[in-house]
Amino acid sequence: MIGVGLKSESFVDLKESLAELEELAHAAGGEVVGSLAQTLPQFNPATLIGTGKVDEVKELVTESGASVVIIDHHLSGIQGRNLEKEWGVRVLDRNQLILDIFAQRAQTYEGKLQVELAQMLDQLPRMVDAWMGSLSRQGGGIGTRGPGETALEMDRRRIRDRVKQIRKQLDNVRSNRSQHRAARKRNQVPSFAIIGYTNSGKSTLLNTLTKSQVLAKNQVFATLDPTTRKVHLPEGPGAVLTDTVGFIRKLPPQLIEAFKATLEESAEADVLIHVVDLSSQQMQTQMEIVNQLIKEFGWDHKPIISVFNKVDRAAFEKQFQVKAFPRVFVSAITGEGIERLKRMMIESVQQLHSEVELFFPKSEEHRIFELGRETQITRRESASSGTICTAHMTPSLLSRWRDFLVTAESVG
Ligand SMILES: Nc1nc2c(ncn2[C@@H]2O[C@H](COP(=O)(O)OP(=O)(O)OP(=O)(O)O)[C@@H](O)[C@H]2O)c(=O)[nH]1
Ligand SMILES: [Mg+2]
Repeated sequence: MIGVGLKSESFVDLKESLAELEELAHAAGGEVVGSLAQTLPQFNPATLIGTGKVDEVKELVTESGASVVIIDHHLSGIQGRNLEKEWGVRVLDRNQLILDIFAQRAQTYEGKLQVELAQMLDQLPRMVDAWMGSLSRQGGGIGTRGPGETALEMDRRRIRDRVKQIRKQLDNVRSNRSQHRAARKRNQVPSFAIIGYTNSGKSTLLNTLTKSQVLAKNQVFATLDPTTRKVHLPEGPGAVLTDTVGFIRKLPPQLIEAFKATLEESAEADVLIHVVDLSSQQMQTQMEIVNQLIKEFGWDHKPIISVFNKVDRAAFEKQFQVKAFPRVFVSAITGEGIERLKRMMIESVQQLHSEVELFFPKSEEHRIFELGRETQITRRESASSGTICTAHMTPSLLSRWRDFLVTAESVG
């Protein structure tokens, strides 16, 4: 395993990231026989790391009998190929390793399609890059184009066609799922999505809250496909809870793109439950990374309950380092704090609903029927120009019906 970064960047981050890369390698079924780190003033365009390091690694590979070298940084197609030539073993970068884990784990049809899409999207630029590299080594000019470029074009087209095909297949699966979600919305079932860093205990929490038995284990990316279960909240409404894939630093952008549908499951939830591993040495960094992604996905306007999990194995003082609100300390294993979490979930649902007025002009009155299917209309009053309705609404409903909301301006 090779950690690499610029001299200008934090060395602590580099080491943490490298330690995580080792966990990823385990999760992929590998055994780590050696790891080293290098910081550089700038990256080497041909091999990413410095030439001295390349030799050093070559020795290490021979000594240890390693069969793969994994670099904790993005590699271009040329860099990957040059390093493989130097070391005589397979060379992967962090993205490829994560994609490999996902490929091993994907269970459902949709999951498998998403992973394949991510791999294709990752492969395309690498291929082009490696081809260009080999062309330029031939010296360029007359005679170097032709067959090489045609073969590249063919490969690219094959991949692009497959990408198009996968996207279409995914669209079909997705429209199915969004129908399920629409049905839940109509029935006004509030939904919670469990999100958080990988291995923080999301699936264990789902199991505890819903008395289920989904796979939970001490491994990064144990969960890939989203699971939704009913959750019983005492004296509260019936609700559903979704467990989904975990986050990690430097999440490959192709994965985000490919897992859009899975992420949508969380995007449509009324409330997010952010699970944090209180016992982790990297708690702060992990929280920041998840918060960053929450912003990137545009979920930061949603109510979020921060759940600090694994209190049973965290030092008590650790609780004072926590700044997030609202928050609760729990152990998904011992059950400590779970009742408090359930109460917070009930409160968050109660706060979701607000009673609002909507005005439908005569030409749009037919839509009142649609509204009635999505939520309860508590009052209805006809006027000469249209109809005024009062209804209970969640924030997601509000944003969908905002055109009809009676706001201060429209009244004035
Ligand atoms: N001690 C302790 N261990 C826990 C607790 N909750 C979860 N774990 C352990 O943490 C590990 C990860 O749990 P998971 O529930 O699989 O974590 P996850 O967030 O779903 O992980 P991914 O799906 O891989 O992203 C497992 O070994 C759990 O047994 C807890 O409250 N206390
Ligand atoms: Mg899980």
